[in-house]
Amino acid sequence: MLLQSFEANASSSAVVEVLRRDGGVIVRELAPVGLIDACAAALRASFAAFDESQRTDFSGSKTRRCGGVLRYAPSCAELIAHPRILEVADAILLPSCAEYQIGSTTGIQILPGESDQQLHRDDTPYPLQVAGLELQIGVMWAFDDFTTENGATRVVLGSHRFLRAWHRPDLTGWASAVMPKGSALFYLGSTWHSGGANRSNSPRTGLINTYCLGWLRSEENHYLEVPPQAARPYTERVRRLLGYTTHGAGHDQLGYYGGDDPVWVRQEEAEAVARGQVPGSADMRHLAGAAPARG
Ligand SMILES: O=C(O)CCC(=O)C(=O)O
Repeated sequence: MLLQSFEANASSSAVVEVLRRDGGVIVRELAPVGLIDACAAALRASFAAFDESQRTDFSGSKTRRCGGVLRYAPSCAELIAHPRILEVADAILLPSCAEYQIGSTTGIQILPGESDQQLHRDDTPYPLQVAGLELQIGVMWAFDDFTTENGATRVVLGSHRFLRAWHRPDLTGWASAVMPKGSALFYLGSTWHSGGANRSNSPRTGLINTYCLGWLRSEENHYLEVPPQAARPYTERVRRLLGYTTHGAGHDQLGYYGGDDPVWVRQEEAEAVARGQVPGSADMRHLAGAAPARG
């Protein structure tokens, strides 16, 4: 079985339809190579500094990982908040929440000699399974050409329809996410997938960003990984994706700070704009004028 792929200009609704049907789909060359190279360069030091003691059976014996990328790799925000990625996330997640958030951001570099990672689904931290309710989606950005030789992500097509409790998954029929550098593989949180064996002579590098319903706990703790000082330079959209916002309104509000939307997003920046310290940013001006959201 083959993963269906689309050209970058395909409509998001076509991509979403295949994602819902197959559990995974590729959009080819969605980001320019220049941006991908900048992101790869920004992660290089973290991969090099990978702490070997963090290796687990799950992560593999020849795979390097780095998380919390928005703390040290601002260029990755362009991938994380890429409008086409968010259009797909909107379609899958917004029917079940008011606003979704980043679950995790993980650079993954599979080195030559690595074997197949165990197939898994990403939504298993949540002890909840309701047919048709997707808790999260994942997006793997290819920083290199992904090939069957160098460890392209393996996806078990249709496996999002296996309900954990009573369907025994058939994991034998996976497809490789073969895709050129700059492409994005979308997969549902309920889709079985894994990294592939790297039988080539070069590393295979990618960045997986997950997005989960706004009322769930995010997998990564963004308030520690990207604390307010580090989050401040990002756009409001990215900060909201990091969880610096509320979910819901009134009695159903989650994540409030002092009873409101987290104030540092608004007050501190409004003050900075008033002092003329953050000139020319439409985003900042909008914040300066905005009243805190209240339910
Ligand atoms: O590296 C890959 O292609 C997938 C890795 C993965 O799914 C994971 O580590 O959760």
